[in-house]
Amino acid sequence: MENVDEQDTQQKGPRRTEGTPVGRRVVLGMLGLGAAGVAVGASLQQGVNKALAPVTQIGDVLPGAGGFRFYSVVSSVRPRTPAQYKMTVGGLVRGARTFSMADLAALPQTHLTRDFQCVTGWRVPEVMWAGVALPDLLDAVGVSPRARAVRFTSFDGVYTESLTMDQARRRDVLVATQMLGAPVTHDHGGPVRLFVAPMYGYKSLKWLGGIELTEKVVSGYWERRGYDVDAWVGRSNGRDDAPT
Ligand SMILES: Nc1nc2c(c(=O)[nH]1)N[C@H]1C(S)=C(S)[C@@H](COP(=O)(O)O)O[C@H]1N2
Ligand SMILES: [Mo]
Repeated sequence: MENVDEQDTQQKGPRRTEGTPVGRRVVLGMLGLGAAGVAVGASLQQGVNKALAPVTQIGDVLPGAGGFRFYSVVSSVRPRTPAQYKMTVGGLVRGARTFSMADLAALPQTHLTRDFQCVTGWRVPEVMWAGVALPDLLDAVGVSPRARAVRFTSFDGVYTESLTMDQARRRDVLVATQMLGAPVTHDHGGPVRLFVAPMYGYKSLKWLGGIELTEKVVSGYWERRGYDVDAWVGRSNGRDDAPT
């Protein structure tokens, strides 16, 4: 396991100057990288020692299905089988509930094909996703009128994310059980992960363990480290792309 300082490749905008972290410390666990990961890790560590390795270099050397990088802020995550899997939905709901894979499969299924874009620059075009649209899951539990935001926790024990209620009501936000035409693999955050299509990849929490409805947005892991809470692709984190 190596610690890698990632640096954003596009350093425009005010967020990249003073006061906010420029690099982000990512622990690239040995997530299915095997021997290649060890070798790559060693060369990355050299780059980190020199200065900060541009993420494009990392992208060139790290293998990943169809251009994905496998990210985890912890060194390893104990896998959960679909049979073991349970997700809790609680907080400001009519009745807290747990969902097994079978419970999720019994809800309406939504299919979506969208690009996956990490804020550090890499992008995977036209990824196929499937699962339960978050609004359908929220309807299944019944949201209290006091709830204004949604907080997501990972069973990696560390990573968290959040959405406002308006964002969580979008139909392009999925509690995903399938990705790339197959069940979500462990390395990609399976059996169940989040996919927030209109936002940068850090919103798409892996190894989804719990959903809590809250009165206010509680900043997630990267947001406490300087990234935008509203992570719209192309118009957050210092980007303001011209409309196409
Ligand atoms: N639990 C958890 N979820 C996470 C992360 C993480 O480190 N831990 N990284 C995020 C970031 S920054 C990105 S770009 C995507 C990467 O998804 P992938 O590992 O499936 O490529 O996962 C997001 N979800
Ligand atoms: Mo990311």
